[in-house]
Amino acid sequence: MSQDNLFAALRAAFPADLDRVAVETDSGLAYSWRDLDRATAMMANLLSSLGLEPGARVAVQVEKSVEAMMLYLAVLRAGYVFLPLNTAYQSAEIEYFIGNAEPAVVVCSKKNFGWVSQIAYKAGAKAVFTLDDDRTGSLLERSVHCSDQHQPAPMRADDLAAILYTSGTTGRSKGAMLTHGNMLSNARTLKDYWGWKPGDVLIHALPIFHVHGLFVALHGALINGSKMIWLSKFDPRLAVAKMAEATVFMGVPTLYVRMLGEASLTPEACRHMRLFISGSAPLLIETFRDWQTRTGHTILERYGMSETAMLTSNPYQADSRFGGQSERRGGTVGFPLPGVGVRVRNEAGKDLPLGEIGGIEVRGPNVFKGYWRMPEKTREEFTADGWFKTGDVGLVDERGYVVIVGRSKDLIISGGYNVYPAEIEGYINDMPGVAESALVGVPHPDFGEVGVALLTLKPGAQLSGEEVIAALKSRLANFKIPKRCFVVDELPRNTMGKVQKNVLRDQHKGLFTA
Ligand code: MLC
Ligand code: AMP
Repeated sequence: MSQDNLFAALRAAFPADLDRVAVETDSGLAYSWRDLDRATAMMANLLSSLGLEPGARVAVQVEKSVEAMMLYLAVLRAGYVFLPLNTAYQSAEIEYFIGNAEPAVVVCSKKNFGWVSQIAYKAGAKAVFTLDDDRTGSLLERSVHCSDQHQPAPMRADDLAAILYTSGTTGRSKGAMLTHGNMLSNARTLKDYWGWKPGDVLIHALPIFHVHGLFVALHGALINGSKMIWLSKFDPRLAVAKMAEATVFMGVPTLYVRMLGEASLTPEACRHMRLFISGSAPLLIETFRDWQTRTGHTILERYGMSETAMLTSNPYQADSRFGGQSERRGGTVGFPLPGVGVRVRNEAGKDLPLGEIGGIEVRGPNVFKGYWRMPEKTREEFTADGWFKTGDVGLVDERGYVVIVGRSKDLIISGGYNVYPAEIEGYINDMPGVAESALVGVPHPDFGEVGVALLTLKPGAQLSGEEVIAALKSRLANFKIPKRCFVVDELPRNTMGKVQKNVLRDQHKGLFTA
């Protein structure tokens, strides 16, 4: 049964020569495949020694490091459930996630140990460890005493592997429950669809607390036994320099925009590269074209979600299902991946013909099991016949390419991170003197889209936009902070009394772009 353990499947793809380099870091360290195997065994043994219940959650908020990646693999190996948390999250956000998920183990940075451990023990955690990105912390101190042999826990395909919190358009964040089977099927499909080859080397430049960096990039390299060049933080100049030794790069559009700003980005710099992949947010057609002109490479854009991992992709090579097409088309997210169903429906639940715009619904072995302890929400997001409603709006064109034209969910995607206006508006509305507020997304040259807040005050109240931003900074992750905030006399409303966000978006669309 352990072949359904995602770690076991990744481990089976390690090269026969375990002394080869598996990960090379930007600080000059090299880790072999044997290091990955031994360290994950030791951490898995540490976790197993704690006597945790099956299905116990391990919540982790630490800086990106190879050891943090090993911890993720160790949790899979030991059969527990990984819960990654963005390092930008502040105490109120962490308190919610930990309170909701009730992890048995929490791992945090040393500097946050005081407040995180308080929250964790209050929520019933058995142990709180620390891990810093300089290879220190109690997790490693304790793990070194554990055996470096560990048999991966036997798992079934539908056992939980990870919970990823995604905010909602109303209310609090929901934990998307992903299984070993969800992620294994997706990793295997992508290995074939993107033509991973022996000798491929991935530049890993993304954070490892969301789907893109943690699953798509990491699983992609591991299931192909491919070396990773590990950037602890994205640095466009270094990323371009490393292309001389790599073949695959994955990034959100902001990473491509920033690399285009580097004079060193030339066809020669990309000569060794095989594939550039973009996702998590819409890639502007200008970026797609500029990249082609500057490098001679055509970015392959794909589409996915926390709840589903990857859903569609532009082709790497000819796709026999779609007339043998191999063209990567800018402005599209390509074809449904093999095994993934995609349909477009109108609000009445009727399938729409090619070319017509509607809600995108999906199904497949990659689609999650539901929201953690929210059966009602889970039911709401699935149709009666079992398709997941993505909340994205789009069409399938006459050649079979999926095009995303918008979202029915009120969501801003900024630099690849999701910002749910309802959450930010809730915080602003709670401030003394505020009558009401609205957060809208406007175009931004670097982040694609950023949040701008508009608010009205109660009679006699005194509050400036700058004060609102300063107050939010102490409570919310930095990427959620509106880039600008304006106090206005009133918010535009339609005849139903609903705030017209489209009007506000239109009024402010030129704030950051010409
Ligand atoms: C940082 N800042 C952002 C931001 N990132 N503002 C808006 N949106 C963002 N994404 C702000 C900070 O608040 C700070 O502001 C200033 O920029 C500098 O912060 P930083 O941390 O030094 O920024 P930087 O390192 O430059 O980060 C930018 C970035 C990062 C693009 C490298 O945001 C990033 O790694 N994005 C990738 C996100 C990702 O992996 N998404 C995948 C989700 S999975 P101030 O005012 O405090 O100075 C998914 C599913 C799928 O969506 O399909 O893949
Ligand atoms: P998350 O909840 O962080 O997983 O974000 C998922 C959302 O990101 C999707 O529902 C889409 O709205 C968006 N997304 C991901 N990839 C793309 C893409 N290539 N183009 C447009 N939107 C995307």
